[in-house]
Amino acid sequence: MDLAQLTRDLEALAADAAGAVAGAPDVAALEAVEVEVLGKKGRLTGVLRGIGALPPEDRPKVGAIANTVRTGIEAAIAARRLVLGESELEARLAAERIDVTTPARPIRRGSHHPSIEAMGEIAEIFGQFGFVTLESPEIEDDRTNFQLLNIPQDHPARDLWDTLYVDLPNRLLRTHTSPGQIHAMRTFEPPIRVLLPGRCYRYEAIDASHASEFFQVEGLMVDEGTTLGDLRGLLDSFAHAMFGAGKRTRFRPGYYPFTEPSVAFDVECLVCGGSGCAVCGRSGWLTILGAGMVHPVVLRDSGLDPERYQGFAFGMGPERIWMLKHRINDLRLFLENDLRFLGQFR
Ligand code: 2NM
Repeated sequence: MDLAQLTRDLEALAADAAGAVAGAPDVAALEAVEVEVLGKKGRLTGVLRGIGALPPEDRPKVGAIANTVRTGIEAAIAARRLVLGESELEARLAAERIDVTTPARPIRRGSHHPSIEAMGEIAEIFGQFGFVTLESPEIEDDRTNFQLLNIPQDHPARDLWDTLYVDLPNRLLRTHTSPGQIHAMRTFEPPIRVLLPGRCYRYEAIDASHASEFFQVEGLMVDEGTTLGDLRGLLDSFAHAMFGAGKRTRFRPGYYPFTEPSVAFDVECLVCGGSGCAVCGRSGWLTILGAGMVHPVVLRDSGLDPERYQGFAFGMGPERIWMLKHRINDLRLFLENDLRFLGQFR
């Protein structure tokens, strides 16, 4: 081993390293080259092991050349690392690019329950006649749900409402929203025009037209000189707005303990137009609600002078209204939460 040989070895190493650095395709390959050439067990170390065999005066010369070679390779690696690092960053940024303007997946929109939709439409129609919508509690006492409505404790009419009781003294689930009208009469001075939609509860055998939990919409108007004719006119306007202008209507005698007289309000059959079919039971008429003039005893018990004030009230099942309007044949559809049904009404 002599100086000339070692110098050639270093020059060859420098040339090889320059090629390997320039040819490294990525940062990982470049780091492999770095270890292979400059590492503790790398080629440069290997060449320098030959220094010990040289005469002492030649050793600094080889040392100087080796330092120059090392510095040159280090600089080449650093420069190459910069280039590779930049293009790798660019590649990663391109690969991970997120287009924040891409439209999101469509959101599935919900819809109001058809009972709610029906009540909303009923409230909107009566709202046009000045009726204000109120809510009142679902848990009532016997007095407000029955006695103040002229239904005393032992009245046979109690059989009409099979009541569900709450595990509290003298508390029950209201069987109709009428106690709401009692609250209205005891709270406000006439003129009163209120609409009370809400949930009611009865102990019922469930079938195609009965549920133990259902909605009612009741209305009440109290003023001086209110007549049955006013009631008829209002209900006609309601029927025409809900079922179509020009539909024929009629009053039939009915019975409720809290109204006198009491009536059933019919509209001509929406399916056959009055000629008689299976839907209207061959009668040509469909009963859409019950109503009547508020019984003087009910007015008096709510603190209103029946000599001065008269009132009418009406009550309907929003599901029945919706069933007639949209030809729905089973009340249970309103309780089953089948989305294919629920989604059909907005
Ligand atoms: C109906 C039918 C007829 C009614 C009467 C009253 C009150 F409180 F004013 F006396 N509330 N609701 C009434 C009258 C309800 O539902 C079919």
